Amino acid sequence: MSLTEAPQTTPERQAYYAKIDGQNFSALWNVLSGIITPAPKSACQPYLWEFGPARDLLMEAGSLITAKEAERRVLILENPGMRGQSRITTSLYAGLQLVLPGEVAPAHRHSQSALRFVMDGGGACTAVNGERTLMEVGDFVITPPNAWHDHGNESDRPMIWMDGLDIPMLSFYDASFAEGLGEDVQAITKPVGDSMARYGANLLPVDFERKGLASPLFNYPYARTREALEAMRRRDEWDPCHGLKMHYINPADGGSAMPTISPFVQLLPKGFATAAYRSTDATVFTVVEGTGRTTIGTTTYHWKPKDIFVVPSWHSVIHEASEDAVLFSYSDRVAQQKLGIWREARGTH
Ligand code: 1HN
Repeated sequence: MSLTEAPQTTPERQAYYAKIDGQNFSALWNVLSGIITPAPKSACQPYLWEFGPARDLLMEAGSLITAKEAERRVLILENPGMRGQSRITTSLYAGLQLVLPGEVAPAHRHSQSALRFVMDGGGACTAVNGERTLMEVGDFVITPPNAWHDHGNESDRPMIWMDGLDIPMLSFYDASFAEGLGEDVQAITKPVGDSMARYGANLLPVDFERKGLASPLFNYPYARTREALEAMRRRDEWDPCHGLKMHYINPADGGSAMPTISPFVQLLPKGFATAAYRSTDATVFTVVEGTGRTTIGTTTYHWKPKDIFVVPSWHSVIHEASEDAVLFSYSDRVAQQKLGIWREARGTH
């Protein structure tokens, strides 16, 4: 048996295929090489979205529809190889959301996990499970599965962030649940900064009991992340494939901050070029600081702050930083690792 070729067809076989087709059967030997491939084959394509044009389109949407009428005023980043499917990779969704001054995105909840990565503006708020947090550029914010959440912008500037959700993953498992609260905003029961104090200071309440698998911290402010990266770079130990790459963790167990999505941040010093790397977790990147270029397979994409690009599964990736650069990224790595299917290869083209 060959995994790479389908058998020849004959008139007898054709007649047989037509017969079994009518009874909801199909012959494995005709499709085997397409479904069990020697290496990942994905419809997902590499692509880069520049922030400038995206921002213009979002602002235009701002004059067409309110956040409230839209529920969420979002432009979906659709992978060019999977148009119409609301996905940026096979398993993940990405969008750019605009909340204008004075607007509210009403309270709702769903079984999908969401992350926000703040791109532009500052001073808008999101409320999660009774606590509000201010969002500033570079902050990484979590909405855990089934958590009530609403957003508001009481600042005087438009606010834009990237949403990352596990929507395609939950669709795959037919596990989507959602409901609206019926109010614009949820009741606030905790002071600002409560989770950060409780869970973000290397302390846990003595009788802490986990509720769900997501991190009890829901804002990882960029100021703290950046400071940590800057302190760590003094050891001058750069991973050949990643520069200095960290993942955002859940302080309750040291694992990924989110149960289905792995969020990362990495520093690449000026002039650094990474060695080729590939992994089975297709990854969405956005540029927080600096300029540079990334070669995905055979195509090179030049980037600057706030641009977004996607690396499909098992595509070779090389980053080169023209200036000190910080990249935020997210993938389904944690989900693949839990299933025992995640794989990586270093230094191969
Ligand atoms: C959602 O709840 C948000 O809360 C953003 O900001 C994007 C896309 C699909 C489904 C729910 C949000 C979303 C979403």
